Amino acid sequence: MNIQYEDRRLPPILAKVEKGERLSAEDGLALYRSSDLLAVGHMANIVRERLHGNVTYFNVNRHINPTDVCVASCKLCAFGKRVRDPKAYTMSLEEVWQRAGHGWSEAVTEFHIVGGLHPEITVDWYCEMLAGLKQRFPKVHLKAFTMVEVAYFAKRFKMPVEEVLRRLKAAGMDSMPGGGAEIFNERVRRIICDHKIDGNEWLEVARVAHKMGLKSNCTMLYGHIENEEDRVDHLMRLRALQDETGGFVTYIPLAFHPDHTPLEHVPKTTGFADLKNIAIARLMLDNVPHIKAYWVMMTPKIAQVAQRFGADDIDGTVVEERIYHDAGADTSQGLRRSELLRLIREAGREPVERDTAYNRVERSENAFAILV
Ligand code: V47
Repeated sequence: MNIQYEDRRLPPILAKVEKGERLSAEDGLALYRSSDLLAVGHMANIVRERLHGNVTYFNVNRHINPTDVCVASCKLCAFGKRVRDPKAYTMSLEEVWQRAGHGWSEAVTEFHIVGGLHPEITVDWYCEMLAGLKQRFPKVHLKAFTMVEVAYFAKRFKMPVEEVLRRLKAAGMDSMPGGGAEIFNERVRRIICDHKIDGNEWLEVARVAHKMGLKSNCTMLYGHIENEEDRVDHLMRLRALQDETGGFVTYIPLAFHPDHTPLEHVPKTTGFADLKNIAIARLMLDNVPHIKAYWVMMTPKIAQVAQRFGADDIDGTVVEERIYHDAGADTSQGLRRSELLRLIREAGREPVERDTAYNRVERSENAFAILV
């Protein structure tokens, strides 16, 4: 292809991308160090269109955060509260089930369920919560509990990770979200989330889950105190595990939101950084099928542009997001289906509603008459 890139480090990377060759850690660093965002995005778009053509996926989901009580006091987090904090909340089982059915429930194909590390909730409670959701909403996929939560359950319930997962799966858990990975580098992790499992433990829980047939997502939290080497290291470690298990479905880069956290002094990420993280992920994670531009985190405007910079997914209607909004996100709590369709179509992409496993969900536009 006869294309002139401003940055002389990039044409050899383009040559690899065109041949479908795997990029190295050095290539990843060169991409992060380049300010030729259009060139990086152009390369990512080549890969994205090779994999997914013109399609952008979205889903209709609902987030449920049963508790914000958390024994960890991560500096990155504005959501978790101590158990005795009068502002902390823990839903009853009835509340979880009731809340799950609020709003646009008839269209929802997925519940995304995560919460704090609560020191008193029992394994039976979690299982009953899942079983009750499955009973009431048998068609809804339960994407529940991060690797961090599962590792904590294993410690607290004195069970091997495999046994925890077996019980949750038997109760109705269908797959796992990608949160809690943050940045694997230990130096950074000790500062931003000292009380969490380390990077190797996060990867080990994912390995066990994948080997038991559970699919999961994966994430990276960027825009705090990490550097370019830390980001490339994180992507390389995810890629290595994916070579082994093939269990990651979607990667979601998460921009750090500093408001109301002990890291409040850290400046917010820019649109430039958000797009670069999407594009570099698409280029480096050649074995992860989907890259999601999570609109709640990067705003609908940037998530829309990201559909031309490597992303093929924009997440969903969400409804009632807490973790980012507690940390100052000024995006709305949910997007209507019609708004998502407009964003995607304006980016020149074909919107495809998917379920959690990326099967197409067919609906007539009329089915949403009362929802849009
Ligand atoms: O684990 C916490 C991050 C994650 C902050 O799997 C923060 O489909 C920014 O994992 N600023 C939760 N980030 C969100 C998450 C997610 C979101 C959407 C889809 C999926 C999926 C997963 O948010 C946490 C942590 O990494 N986080 N606090 C903060 N102040």
